Amino acid sequence: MLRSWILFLSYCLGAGKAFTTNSDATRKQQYQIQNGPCTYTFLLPETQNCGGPSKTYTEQVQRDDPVDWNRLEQLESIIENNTQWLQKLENYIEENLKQDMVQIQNNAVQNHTVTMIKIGTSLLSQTAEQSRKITTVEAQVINQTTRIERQLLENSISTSKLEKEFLQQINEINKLKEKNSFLEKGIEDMEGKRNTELETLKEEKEELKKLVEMLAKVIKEMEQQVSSTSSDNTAMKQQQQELTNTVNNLIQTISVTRQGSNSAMMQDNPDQLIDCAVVFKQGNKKSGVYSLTIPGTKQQFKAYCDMGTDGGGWTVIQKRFNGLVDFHQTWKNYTMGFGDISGEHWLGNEIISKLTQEKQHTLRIDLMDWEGNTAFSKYSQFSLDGEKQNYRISLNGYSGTAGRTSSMGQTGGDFSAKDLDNDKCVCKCSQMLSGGWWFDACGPSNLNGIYYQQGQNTNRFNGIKWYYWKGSAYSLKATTMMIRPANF
Ligand SMILES: [Ca+2]
Repeated sequence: MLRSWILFLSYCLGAGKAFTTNSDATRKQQYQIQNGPCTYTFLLPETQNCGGPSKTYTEQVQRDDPVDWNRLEQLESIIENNTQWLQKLENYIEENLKQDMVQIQNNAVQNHTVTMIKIGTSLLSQTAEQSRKITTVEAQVINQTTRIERQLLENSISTSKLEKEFLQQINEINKLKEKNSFLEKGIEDMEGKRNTELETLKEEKEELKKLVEMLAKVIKEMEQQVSSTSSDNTAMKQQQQELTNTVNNLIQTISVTRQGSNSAMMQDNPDQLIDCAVVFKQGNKKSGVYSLTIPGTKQQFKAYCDMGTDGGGWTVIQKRFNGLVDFHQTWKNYTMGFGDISGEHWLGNEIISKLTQEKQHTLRIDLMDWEGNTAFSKYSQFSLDGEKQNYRISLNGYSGTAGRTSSMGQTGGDFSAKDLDNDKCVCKCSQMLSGGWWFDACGPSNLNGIYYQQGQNTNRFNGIKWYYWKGSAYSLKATTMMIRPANF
């Protein structure tokens, strides 16, 4: 117990508390303790008869044998009392120490709290700074993300557009492919047809070659026949010439004898009968040969007037129906006319030119085949240029039954005869097809070709041809070409 007391005092001194001791002589001891604003004073009880050293007492005890029991009891009581005081003191100190410890702890806690608050504040400020930085970074990230999303969206839209255009292009390419395949098929079909046509044309060409060869043979034979009969013809020509002379003499004789009675009438109206229309209008409505006068001259000529066909008044410029007249004539003969006016004849390009140059004329062509069928072609406008223009023909206003298309070229063509080639062929159509005509190259018609009799009139390319009625190889039986003023 005493040891702990001493230890307690050492602790108080070590804690630096105010601690004072007053020793009142040798009997009483007083202790003061300063704690904060309070001062505690402790009075310890004095140790009676204990002024000497313990050695003396011990020696006295050992010496005073027997034991002084009263003294011992007193000592024990004193010790017990001191012990109680010490216990009180200890308790008091403990309580105060507890308070101090609590205060110290509180102070420490407060210090810790302040530090922690400082640290927390610092952390908060750091956290706020970090948060701000994070917010900034987040904003940047959001901006970048938005920009990237926008770009992605734009790219997506562009991609969609491109895909759409791509699909359209693919569709168009497919359509083009279909068209191409369709065209290729069409071309293949056309090529097939063309090959077939070429084959057919080759066959026809071969047939034509054969026909030409056959015609050449026939022509040669005919030439031989002509040469063999030329001597007979010479004799006939002489007789004809004699007859012509005789007839001319008779005409002169008659004209001399009738001059007194008729010349007056002819001279009074020398230009009156210029064509059959005038004759018709004068009341002559019977078809036949009439004497006419070339317009602007006193030169007379004879012509056959058709007063029955299509209203009459027609001046016939060509007539064929029996093959008695040869139409393979020279340029000059076609210019002046030849044949029999009352039979087969050609009136003459010069007269036709003068009549049609005088006024607008209509041309009518009547045709008959060997089966008795008839047809006609009519041109509301017809004229011939002069000899310098090779008697170029002008036609317009086609109508009629001899084909829906005109068999005479309405674009105009020069006249050719066997001795004067004005056609558009590298060949000479007049010599190849016979007769004089407005050949083109060589054209779909020739009414002055060779006259073939019935039974020989087919497969004839040089016969009397009117292509758009009977084809190119059919030779007609009868033809009449006649003109009339358009205002008739
Ligand atoms: Ca020619």
